[in-house]
Amino acid sequence: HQTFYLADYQPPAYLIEDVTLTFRLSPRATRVLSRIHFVPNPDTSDRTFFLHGEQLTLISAKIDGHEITPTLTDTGLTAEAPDAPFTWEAEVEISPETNTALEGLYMSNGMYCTQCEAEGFRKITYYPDRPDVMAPFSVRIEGEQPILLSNGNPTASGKGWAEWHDPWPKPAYLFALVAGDLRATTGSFTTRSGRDVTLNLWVRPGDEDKTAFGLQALIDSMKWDEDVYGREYDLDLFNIVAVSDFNMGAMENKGLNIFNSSAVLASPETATDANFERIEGIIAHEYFHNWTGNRITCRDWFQLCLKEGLTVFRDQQFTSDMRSASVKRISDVLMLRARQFREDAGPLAHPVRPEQFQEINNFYTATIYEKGAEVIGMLKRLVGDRDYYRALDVYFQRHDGHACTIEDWLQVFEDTTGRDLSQFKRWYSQAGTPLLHVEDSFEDGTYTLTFRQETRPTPGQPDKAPLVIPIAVGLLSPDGTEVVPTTLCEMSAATQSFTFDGLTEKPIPSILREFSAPVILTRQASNAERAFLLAHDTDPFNKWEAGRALAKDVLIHMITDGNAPDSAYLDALKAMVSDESLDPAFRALAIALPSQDDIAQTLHASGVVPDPMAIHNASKTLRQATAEHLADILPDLYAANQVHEAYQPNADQSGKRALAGAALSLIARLDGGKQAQAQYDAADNMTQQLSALSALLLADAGTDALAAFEAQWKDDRLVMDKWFSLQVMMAKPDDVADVVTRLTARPDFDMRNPNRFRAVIGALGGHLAGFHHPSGKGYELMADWLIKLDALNPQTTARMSSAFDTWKRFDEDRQQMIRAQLERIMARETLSRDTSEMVGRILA
Ligand code: B3K
Ligand code: ZN
Repeated sequence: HQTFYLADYQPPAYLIEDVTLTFRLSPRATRVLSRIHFVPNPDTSDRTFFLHGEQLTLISAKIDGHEITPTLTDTGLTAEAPDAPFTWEAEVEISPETNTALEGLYMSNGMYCTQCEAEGFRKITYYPDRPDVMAPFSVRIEGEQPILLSNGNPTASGKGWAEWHDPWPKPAYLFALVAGDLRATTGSFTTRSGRDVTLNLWVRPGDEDKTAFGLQALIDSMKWDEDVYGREYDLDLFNIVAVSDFNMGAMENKGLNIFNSSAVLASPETATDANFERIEGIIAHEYFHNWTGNRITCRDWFQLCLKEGLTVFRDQQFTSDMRSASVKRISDVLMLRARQFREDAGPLAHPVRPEQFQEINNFYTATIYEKGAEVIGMLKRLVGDRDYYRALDVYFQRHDGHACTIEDWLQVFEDTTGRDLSQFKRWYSQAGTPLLHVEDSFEDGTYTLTFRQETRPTPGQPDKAPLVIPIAVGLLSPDGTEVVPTTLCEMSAATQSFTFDGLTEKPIPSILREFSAPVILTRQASNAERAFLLAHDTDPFNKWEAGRALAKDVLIHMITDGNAPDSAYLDALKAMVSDESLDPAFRALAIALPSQDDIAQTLHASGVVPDPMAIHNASKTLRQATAEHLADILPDLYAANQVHEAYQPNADQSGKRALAGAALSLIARLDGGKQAQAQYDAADNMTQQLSALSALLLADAGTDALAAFEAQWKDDRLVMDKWFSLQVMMAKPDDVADVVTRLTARPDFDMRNPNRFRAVIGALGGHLAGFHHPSGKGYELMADWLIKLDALNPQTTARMSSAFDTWKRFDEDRQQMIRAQLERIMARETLSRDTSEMVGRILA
């Protein structure tokens, strides 16, 4: 397979003035007619006329009205074209019904829909399918479906046809078309300059009761982007469509966002608090793309973080404003560590701006998204809020309507703040998570912190240079008062000291407050110091972090030294959990144990080969000990956090339910599931129904509830996904393979539906001790299913193959078994480019 390089970028030979497309829909023989006005690009003398095109049947092609015979290849066509403006007309045939890859135009339950990012438009018609070619689109759809949608504004319609016009020049990856039997929930929003915008959320008949929350989230996002970034919406219509079969969460097509139904549909009965929060965040994310992505897009796909990092950062800010900022920061860091640090530490490590790829879909990663957002957060911290928003205004003004690069982005910050960002820019090109080592000393009232940064080699990058690291520090005196409030230490050298004077005694440092940079702090504080910070730190993130470090340390010593659960930790946890002054959501986060994968990652980093079974057992023992140690406070904790008002998925109520749910799962270890069964029987919302079901499974008392749940929800695909995945997640390590085998044999295990596939096979990869079972059955099952799915849906297969990316952490036997499975996948003759690139990188 061909490798593409950032360094090879060439501007397009031709630009496009406008595009007109006509779709004659038919499941296996859709005709797509295109009429495109090309003009020579004045910025280049290259006049090669190449159009991307894959899996298309060309019916006819014309230049300026004359039939031509282009040269066709697997990836597109070339033809002789004038060195002057000309009109291209083509007709192609495609087969949406047999398109199981869910990229290009495909069908989901009888409904037509599209997914073009990154390079799916070339499966619709011949076109320069690259983001730096932007054009206004006019679209005519002919089909018998009652609802026919495309980007922009509707211009005309009749029985069996509809026409749309999108005035905003856009790259082809933002094109969308939907045709089906759909029902809208409608709302409206008036922009601050007075534009009345109609908002529609389109769903299949029967799902209308799950749209209210998504619509409100859209309205909140529109308002927030005006208030915080001064960004207004720019069309009279905003459509969102829910689709059951979708490879990811959602897609920001101009004026016509398409969503995985799991990322938009929600009612209290069918969605959990976590689902609601995720939906709110994704709606915001896709909406925010209208400015960061659509109005200003990427020059090429190597610049993906330009839109994704910034848009993730913006949706994180939005959620912080809508809910609790500290809880949001903790959850984001948990995610970053679980996914991005893992990626950065293994064979799939790549820079925030990668320099090469075979299949760009493989680079929609935690590094581009989440680390990309962290880089923006650091920039904001370094320049300060005022300059950050000033720079953003300049960015929107200077680059509106353009396809840009990271250089353009940083230039804006250099111009507005006068800062030299050349060293900061390394965050975009250097892969790997920096380790931050700290030493401290105290003399004559002066406290000195000395930091040393170190980034280990990653694939293709043996040598690393020092980065600019903003380190937020606060100092506490031993009596618990804060003597130095949060101060930013700007580190840029490999080793650097910062001093604080005028102190009367040696302070206790609170380092990397708010997790001010995506680094690993290696400092091994004593458990006494951690307990002190857990009790006294004024920074909520570091307060939580101290408890987390304590829990990790306890678990690790249980695993490596056979220690018993540490009672000092249990006492500290008990004090924290009963502290009514703390937000319930915060306490729920603090009660949770570090994930088993996190423990494996930490053990590996300290040179210990992790034993998944030992990690599983230690976690279980510690949970049991926690339940026993907290036994006397659990009933009150559970009772005090019941919500008596009508269900609302807001931060306040969901925090209480999270804490009560955490208490319930501990109670279930003591009462055999009695309380959980009572909650299950009384539950009138999915959050409580599911937390009860999971507590019952924990207590080995879930058989009846599982059957009841299935009987109640068998016709609701999204709810049944939860039922599928929970059984895998909660299975005992020895049973995981059997549970997966049983579930995948059911007629309702439809592997073509990515949500269902992820519910079962994704949960297998997420079950540390089950996936890494010494029998090797977990590996074999995963490989079997990846091979099966690759023939249908390469994108989802490639994404799920990352379950294997930690294989070098484990012992020889496991490594051999995994290698055998990876090689078995690689040996498939028809393996997709997507999966072959991923498995190849994992094996390398
Ligand atoms: N931009 C899309 C992701 C497209 C993924 C293509 N494989 C959704 C988002 O980030 O908002
Ligand atoms: Zn995005």
